[in-house]
Amino acid sequence: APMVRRQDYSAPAYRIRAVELTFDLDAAKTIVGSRLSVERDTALPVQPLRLDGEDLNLLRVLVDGQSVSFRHENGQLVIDAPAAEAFTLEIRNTIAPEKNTQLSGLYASGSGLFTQCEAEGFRRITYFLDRPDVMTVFTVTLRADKKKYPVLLSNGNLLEQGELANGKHFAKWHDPFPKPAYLFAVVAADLVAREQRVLSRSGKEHLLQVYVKRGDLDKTEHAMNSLIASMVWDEARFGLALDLERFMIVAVPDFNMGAMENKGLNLFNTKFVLANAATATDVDFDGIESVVAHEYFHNWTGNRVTCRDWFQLSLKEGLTVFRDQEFSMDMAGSPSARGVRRIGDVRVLRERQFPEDAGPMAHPVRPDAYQAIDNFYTATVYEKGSEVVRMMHTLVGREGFAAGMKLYFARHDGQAVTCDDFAQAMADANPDSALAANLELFKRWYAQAGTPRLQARGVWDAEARTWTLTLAQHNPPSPGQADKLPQLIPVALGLLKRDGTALPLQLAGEAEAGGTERVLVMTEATQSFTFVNVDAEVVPSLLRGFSAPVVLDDGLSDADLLVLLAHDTDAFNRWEAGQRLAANRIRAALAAPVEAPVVLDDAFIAAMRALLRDASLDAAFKELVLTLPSEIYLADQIEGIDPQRLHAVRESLIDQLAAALHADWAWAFEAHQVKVGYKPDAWQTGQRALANLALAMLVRHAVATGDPLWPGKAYQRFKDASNMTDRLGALEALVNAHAELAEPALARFHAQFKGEALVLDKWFMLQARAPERDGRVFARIQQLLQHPDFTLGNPNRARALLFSLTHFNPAAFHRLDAAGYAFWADKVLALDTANPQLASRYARALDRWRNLAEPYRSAAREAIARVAAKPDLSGDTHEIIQRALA
Ligand code: BAL
Ligand code: ZN
Repeated sequence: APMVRRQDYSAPAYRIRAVELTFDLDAAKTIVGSRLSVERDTALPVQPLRLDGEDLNLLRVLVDGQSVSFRHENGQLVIDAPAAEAFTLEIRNTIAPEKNTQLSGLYASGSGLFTQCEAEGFRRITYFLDRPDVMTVFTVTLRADKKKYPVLLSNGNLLEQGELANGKHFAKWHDPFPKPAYLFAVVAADLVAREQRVLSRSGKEHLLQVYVKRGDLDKTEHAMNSLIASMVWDEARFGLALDLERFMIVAVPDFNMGAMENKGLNLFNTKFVLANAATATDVDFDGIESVVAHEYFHNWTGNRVTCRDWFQLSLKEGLTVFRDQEFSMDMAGSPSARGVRRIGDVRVLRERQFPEDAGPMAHPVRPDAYQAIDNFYTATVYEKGSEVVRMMHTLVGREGFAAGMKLYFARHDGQAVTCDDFAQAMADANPDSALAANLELFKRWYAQAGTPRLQARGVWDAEARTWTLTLAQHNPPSPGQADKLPQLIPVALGLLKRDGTALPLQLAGEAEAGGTERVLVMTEATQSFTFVNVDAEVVPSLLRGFSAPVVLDDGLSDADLLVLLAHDTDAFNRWEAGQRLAANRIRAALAAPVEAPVVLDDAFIAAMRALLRDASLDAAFKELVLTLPSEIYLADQIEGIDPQRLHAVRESLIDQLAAALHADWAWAFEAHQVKVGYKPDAWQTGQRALANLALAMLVRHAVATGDPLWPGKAYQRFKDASNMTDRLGALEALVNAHAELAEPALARFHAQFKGEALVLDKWFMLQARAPERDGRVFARIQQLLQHPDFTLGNPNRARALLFSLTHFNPAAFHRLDAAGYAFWADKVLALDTANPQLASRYARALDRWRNLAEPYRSAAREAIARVAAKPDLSGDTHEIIQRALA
């Protein structure tokens, strides 16, 4: 596929003011009629009208009711010289939804028909100007068999519905807001809805609906509550109200993404809608809350103001992720629960985005070029994009940020704009801020790929009573970006005395000390900041709350880190200190000879025990601290990684934590039982998370020592659990420890939940993500491929088994015999013919092959080369593979 470049953007030569679509819906053959009101931009030289189309069967084209000559070129329908400046274009074509395995465009899933149009799916429905800066008013008439498809939905408001001959019926929808085609949606299915009428602050009434298949209504309450909470929050925090009479969410069993923000008609992967205590875990409830919020927030950040072109994707995604993260923090409530959420978000960033930014797919938050835009729905555009917005928030403050949002909408409502426009609005609304003073510098975050390295060293001058912090930044090269310029880095910090108390902060030149926390704004390659009235050595707590997406090297000793772990008031840095202490021990073990036993020191164990027993801390926070950094994160931080060795070392440390804290784990398990009715709130979630971690440690230790007590208890708990979080936690404890009782438990679980697709996904996932031991997990995965419930056709099921191995279980995947890589190559090829979007995501498991030690590295390269050799690889996968080998 040819490269599309940001620099080549030009405004559309034609606009489509309105479109009337008619669908005669049928899974085998759907007839699409389209009546477009087209206007030529008379300010531009006359150009041919080029309409995008893909896999369409064209029946006819009329201009103002007359036939017109046209041609096909590069997959586009080209009309060379439309005579008038404004004209009506009529197109008729057919499509075959049931053959659409790509799940882009109109496709069949379950017994229904659904659409997915972002980024370029609309062109798989009919010919159109399929680009986000062409915004059109849509009127849609749907006709279908009434029995098969009793529910007919599209965007906006229902104008009319009624019966037709031959058992058919129709519905006519009108969306008053002009929108790009990527926000179009249609649903025709046999569904039921949970409904609720709500008032927004202005007193306007709205109808909210959550549509699911029959039998799933008892799993819709949380999605509905999340939607209502999102509405309330967006009005309260940003003054943004719902602009439609009706807002619909529809659950779709086969879905490539998590969900889609189509105007007024959000389509969701079932995974992010359906939940009740019996079938969903706390993590699932949490995911639903944030995805429902995310899609709802897009109604303003994405739909009312959209992207000029796909290079600006982070304009809506980074901002909307930021908004959903803030929403979830506000929902979590207490400062401690907010800290827990921040840690979770940073974990995702560092495990997914940091490796991306260090590998062949590294790209700026606002990319410069792509072959397949589907490949750029990335952790960089989403998660790093959100961090960029968060840094703006840090620089202008909460009120300033709200003012910036207000100005952004005042300027751009109804427009398709750029990342620059957003940053400009933020700066202009905050003229005295560090953001406004350094706007061009700040915008390098949009332009430069890679994770900056921030070195920080402090020197105490006893005589002068000063402490001087010197910061130096460096951003290593990325593909196509050899040399980088310094970036603006907000460094939130506090200084702790050795006894753990916080020092009042006074910078040289300031009249008096102000507070115990500051944000230093770094704008140069190297920069120093001197604090005065410092009477003793201090331990700096830098980058509090992870105030910038960088890798910090602060040179702190283990003794310093122990001070932070015991005393830091910043939840993120307190957690980070524990993670770094663990990582230091893992690095040391990796550097030692293989035969040398890995022994955890008493200081570390005592610190972990103290934290676990600290009555002032929340269970959720303790669970995070007592979980060692993941193999994925560690592998990204260490050069030339041997995944087997890393796994062995990390497992050995967990064994030691399980043994050394045995009595503490037993206490923690008993002390964190929830004795009230199930609620997926922050407190209960924390209790269950810590109890489940404790149980996993107890079972692990018991299996190692041959003690049957805790495996028995875990099995009992698994059987008797009153909610999925406890049930799955107990099952996971057995499976992860390779306990004998794991087998009967797995069989029982399968029998109990075989009718619940999302629960079966968990069953597959749990087995595929278990810690590898002697190749057993890999062997199990191969068996599961043959399981009657396994299918590559359903993306959730494919992710549950395949992605779990290749993306989430490094030790099962990176094998000395290279069988994991052969597995990967086979499955990339198998997925690629049916669903290129899914295949190209899957293909990214080997992005970081260059960072592997031999023999893994060469074996991985060979597998990638085998995929590359396939002649008819999809454009999506081709781009990933080609970059990996470049
Ligand atoms: N726009 C694609 C799905 C999402 O980010 O909400
Ligand atoms: Zn989004």
